[in-house]
Amino acid sequence: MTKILITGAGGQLGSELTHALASFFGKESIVATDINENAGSLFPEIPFEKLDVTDRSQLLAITKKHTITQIYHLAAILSATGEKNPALAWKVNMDSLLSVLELAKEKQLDKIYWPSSIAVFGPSSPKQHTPQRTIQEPQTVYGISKQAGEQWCNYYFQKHGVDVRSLRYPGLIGYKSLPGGGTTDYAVDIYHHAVTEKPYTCFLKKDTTLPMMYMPDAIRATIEIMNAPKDRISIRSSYNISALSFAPEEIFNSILVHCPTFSIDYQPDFRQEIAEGWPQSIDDTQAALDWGWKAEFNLDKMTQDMLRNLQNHLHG
Ligand code: NAD
Ligand code: AKB
Repeated sequence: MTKILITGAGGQLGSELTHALASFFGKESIVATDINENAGSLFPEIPFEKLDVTDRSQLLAITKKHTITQIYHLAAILSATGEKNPALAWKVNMDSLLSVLELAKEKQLDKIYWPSSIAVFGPSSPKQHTPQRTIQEPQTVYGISKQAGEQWCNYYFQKHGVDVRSLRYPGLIGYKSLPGGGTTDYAVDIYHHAVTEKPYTCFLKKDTTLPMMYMPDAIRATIEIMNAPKDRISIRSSYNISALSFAPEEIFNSILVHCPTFSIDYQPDFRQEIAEGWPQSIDDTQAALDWGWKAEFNLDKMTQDMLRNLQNHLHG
């Protein structure tokens, strides 16, 4: 029987992916975990355990207790928070991945999912249609941890046959949760300001284009790669996936169509430099060829959906 452990389940991605996996496999097949014990209240019908992923023995004990067969290892420190505490970012992002991969090898787990990021690229990578394989010189601790993590995933697949799969997500945008310390967070925050009719101060310059993805596309991509036949997965580091690319002034204009009194100003901070080191658009040909990836949401479709859902939430 499939039994899935999710780490970092209380985060922006985990809080949505946990429900999606519970719908797909059944609630009894999921164990949600997070270092934040309040995260359990997000999943009242799903078993929840408090788990600090840097504690290898706790990870092992929970895996044994629930006879886990798959791990979705989402817990991480994101780019902006990572620059404020590099040692913590390295410990959480790197040590925990090695524990999960070693556990998968020892216990012969069926599958592992681990997200990477466009942060593996750096200022020397091509900015447009960044290829699957190209120069990678990341300039954040977060990016370095994701780049090294990708190589560890590939290593454990090649040397030990661990069936680990991974996606390089762009900035993720969803209405169900708030983002957790990334450089792309503005693209979620801006919608929350628009629906509550508050002006927005953006921490990036208005013309800073970044690759982004609406959460329903990200959840579908995750489930698709994990359900793909093993022989369709030709990349064992991490797949480029792409959906849309825009700058703050473009997302602002798409919101303005629906919220004509909304206003924005720009006060770039340390995250500007991080954003300028990342690609502007991503080539995801390999994911399309291998397991049929195709995004559905463009900017205007996402804006309509985000605003409608946030407004519904606001008005109960
Ligand atoms: P998030 O910051 O919203 O959530 C991370 C979760 O991990 C939080 O609930 C936090 O409590 C938990 N956590 C932190 N330290 C922990 C520890 N020591 N032990 C256990 N749990 C701990 O992040 P997210 O946006 O949900 O990202 C999930 C994954 O997706 C990460 O690996 C991230 O790198 C990747 N990713 C996210 C994005 C994005 O735009 N959100 C883009 C690319 C990749
Ligand atoms: C971040 O900004 O750190 C994340 C990411 C793109 O990995 N959203």
